[in-house]
Amino acid sequence: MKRNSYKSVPIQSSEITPENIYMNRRLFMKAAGTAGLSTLLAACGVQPSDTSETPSVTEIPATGLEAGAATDELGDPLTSYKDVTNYNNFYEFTTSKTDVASLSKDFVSSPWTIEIGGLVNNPKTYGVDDLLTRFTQEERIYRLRCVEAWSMVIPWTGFELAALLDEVEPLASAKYVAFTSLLDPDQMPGQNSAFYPWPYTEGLRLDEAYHDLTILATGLYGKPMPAPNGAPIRLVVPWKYGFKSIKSIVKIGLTDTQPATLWNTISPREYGFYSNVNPEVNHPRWSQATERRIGETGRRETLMFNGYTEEVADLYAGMSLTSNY
Ligand SMILES: Nc1nc2c(c(=O)[nH]1)N[C@H]1C(S)=C(S)[C@@H](COP(=O)(O)O)O[C@H]1N2
Ligand SMILES: [Mo]
Repeated sequence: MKRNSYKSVPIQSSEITPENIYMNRRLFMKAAGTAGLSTLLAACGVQPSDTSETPSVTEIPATGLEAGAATDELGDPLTSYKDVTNYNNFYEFTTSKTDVASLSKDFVSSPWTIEIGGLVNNPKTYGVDDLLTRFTQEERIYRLRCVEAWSMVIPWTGFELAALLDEVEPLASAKYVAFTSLLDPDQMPGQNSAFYPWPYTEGLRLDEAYHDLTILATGLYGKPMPAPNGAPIRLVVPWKYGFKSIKSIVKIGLTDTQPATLWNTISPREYGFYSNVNPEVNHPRWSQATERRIGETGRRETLMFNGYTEEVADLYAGMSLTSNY
């Protein structure tokens, strides 16, 4: 079988973008799903057993969506790779969204380890390469809604945080999960600003951390995580404002009290611990009712829990979302 037989429209090499590659991979996975993966591999002269050893981001199964669709489950198109990787909040580098990409281009994110400890039975330090093989990497297309009222749709790859928590076995006394980003002012010039209490920290309630929408993302658009997006591994919690989705994580700790977080420490009135996306609770300085989708003109209505109400509302049953903002 010719590998490119599913490609109906020839593309000039100059026009090949990360989106083309990503779309073609999705179409390939769709074809594989229809024919049965083993049939397809056999037709290519490759035995299925030959292919199972090395998981890589180019072989991940497309999940949750019609393969090749390249929209989220609401039908919203993906934000372009260029926008996803060139319009970033990553204050360790700079507060200028359009300068993160250039300032992070030499960022060294390999080798990299994550230490997991605190109130657990099995504290452990993992190399990121180990996490990539230990846990099946799957694709998740999520909306990301920044507290500043802009948003994107991003095709992440990663694995559920729950799988990692299960391995370290939280103690019954563990109630929260605390996350810490890399502290390295030599590589991250923004950390020379004394205004921010570095390193960047975030936290979740244990049940939020165990929710199956909560992932540790190791890539996007089928590629390893780009530096501006939090190489090599970052949290993604799609129903919360973007700042909860902490980048370039080096440490995860289970605690019995609500952990301090960078934004909540700076301005507790503006950035609550929960920070669930909520169009009815405005930021003290701006409305949260609408948002600008990057790459689109005009504004969209902001959806409760960023459109994930069905999945997450139970987490907050009986809780005031106004006082617990
Ligand atoms: N360590 C760290 N994580 C961070 C940030 C940051 O400045 N430092 N910015 C947050 C904010 S405000 C947003 S909106 C998202 C942006 O993620 P993206 O650049 O991948 O779209 O990352 C979040 N995670
Ligand atoms: Mo944000």
